[in-house]
Amino acid sequence: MIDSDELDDKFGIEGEVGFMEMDGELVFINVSNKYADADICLYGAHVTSFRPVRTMEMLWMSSESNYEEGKAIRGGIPVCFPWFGPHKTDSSLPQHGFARLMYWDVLATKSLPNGETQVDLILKSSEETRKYWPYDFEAVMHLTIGTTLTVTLDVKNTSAESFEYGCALHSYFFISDIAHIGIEGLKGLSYLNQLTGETGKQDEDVLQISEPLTRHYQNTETPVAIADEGFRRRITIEKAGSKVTTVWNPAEEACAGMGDMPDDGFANFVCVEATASFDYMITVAPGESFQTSQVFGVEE
Ligand code: TA6
Repeated sequence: MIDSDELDDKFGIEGEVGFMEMDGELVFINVSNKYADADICLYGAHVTSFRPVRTMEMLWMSSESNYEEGKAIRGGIPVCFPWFGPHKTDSSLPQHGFARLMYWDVLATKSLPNGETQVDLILKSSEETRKYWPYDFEAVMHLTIGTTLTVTLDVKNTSAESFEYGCALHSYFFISDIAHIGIEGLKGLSYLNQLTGETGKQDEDVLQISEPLTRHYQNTETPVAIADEGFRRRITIEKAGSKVTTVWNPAEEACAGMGDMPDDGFANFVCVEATASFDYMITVAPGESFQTSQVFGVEE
């Protein structure tokens, strides 16, 4: 059992970084600085809230999310590693990998000279991870909380051989209504439509979503923005170290079938994810590291 008081003694920063147990189960880090507030759960290194000052919440969290060991948290920024989606050859292994189903350790917390806060969490290979994946690794989530939120998954290969992995920063954004947003930055990109298995190319300037949608836009690192008329804001999303941008919304029917989402939950979120998947997996040589990151900002 992780003790939040011990963590506070070791990593707490007066008035800026604190630790809290929820229902005596999962431990959260609360960050508060002059730019923003954020909550991060140690289970999965999962950011569940990011709220720049004087603005609304940027991330969507399901009001019916599980917060218990063995179950993924629904909403926020799940970290999928070392594969994205179902496992390629063994469907008994957890969807989206095991990293979101494990406790990460706190590596460091820092108050940066510019007033931002940095939190680093680490997951190292262990007997437990080797049950799912045979390699040795150190995965560090670097989180920088300022006017923007920067999330970086930094994977080091500590094995004697090269490995290949997939991953996703599976971000859920809080929106006024799925019918009132448009996603910019995807024009001209080819995508795999997961629901039909077909490929397509987006001709429209702006993606509008009116039905279930799971698209994996291929070979792209370009920035994307969610223009939200209802909330009168644009969420900007930049990324690096990921060649696939996944956009997901389950729409009404599939949403109603998900046990950890309210029936109308689909209306208030859209996932725009930085992923390494399909033909764009990541290969890392022994001793080397690779970083996948997203930077989120808001324009009002
Ligand atoms: O990223 C899109 C996706 O892979 C969808 O297919 C959808 O099922 C979603 O992720 C959620 O996955 P989860 O395992 O969290 O229910």
